[in-house]
Amino acid sequence: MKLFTFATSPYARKVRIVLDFKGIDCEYAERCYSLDRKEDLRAASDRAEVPVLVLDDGRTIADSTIICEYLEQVYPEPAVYPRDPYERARMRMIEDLCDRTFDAVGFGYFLAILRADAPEASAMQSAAREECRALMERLERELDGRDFFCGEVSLADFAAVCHAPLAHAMKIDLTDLPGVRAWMDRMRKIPAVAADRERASKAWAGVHNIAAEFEGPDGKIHWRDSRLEWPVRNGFVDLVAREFRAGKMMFPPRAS
Ligand SMILES: N[C@@H](CCC(=O)N[C@@H](CS)C(=O)NCC(=O)O)C(=O)O
Repeated sequence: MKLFTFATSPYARKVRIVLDFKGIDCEYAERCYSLDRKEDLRAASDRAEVPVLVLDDGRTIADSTIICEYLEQVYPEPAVYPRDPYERARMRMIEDLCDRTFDAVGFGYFLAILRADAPEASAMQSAAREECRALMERLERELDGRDFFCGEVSLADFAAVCHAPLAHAMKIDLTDLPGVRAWMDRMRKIPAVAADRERASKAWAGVHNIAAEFEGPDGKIHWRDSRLEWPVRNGFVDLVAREFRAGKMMFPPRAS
């Protein structure tokens, strides 16, 4: 199997952690369509997003949640889905919160840093910090004194561990969230998570400015669904409109 992945993508990282955790052999190809325009990724996935899993017979599976579901069915042990049906549903809701909301908050924050001269920049950074803090409080409540979100370690933990460090990047004080802090320490001791952290920190260390990580060769940034919802909901619609009019937005390709 081969995984199209990208070291700083939380979606690709989540899948890679699951592959490592389950001890599945896989070849890795670093891709980011908006940055490198490599057509093999575009051919493997309608949306040209990472991650995409390519099976040995050439069939492909796109989307981190769908890939993880496939991996869990084909390689059930060690499990990353809870056995209890309600906990399994909770796991999906926490994963969704991370994939949709956490991701959009981080995207909004880094965009505000990249567009530091925009009149909305400072308010956008504050809105993102405020929502990130609320999300960390939500994680504390979801943990509710447990070691992991759904009993045993699960996909909910792997999704969250790819996003929670955003709070550190934003210098958010977590002193009053002891459950989350202990959970982060616990997660770092899992070898698949430790290996992911090392890869991600190495990749971020190589990023010399935010623009290099965000903008493609034509200055366009990849946008989609929740990344669009967040600035509009927070009243930064003018910034979005300026990005659009300046031709700086890139969306996943039209379905074909
Ligand atoms: N729903 C998808 C989202 C994947 C996604 O948005 N991936 C981003 C990287 S974080 C991507 O490939 N963007 C296209 C690009 O930047 O070219 C999933 O869960 O896999």
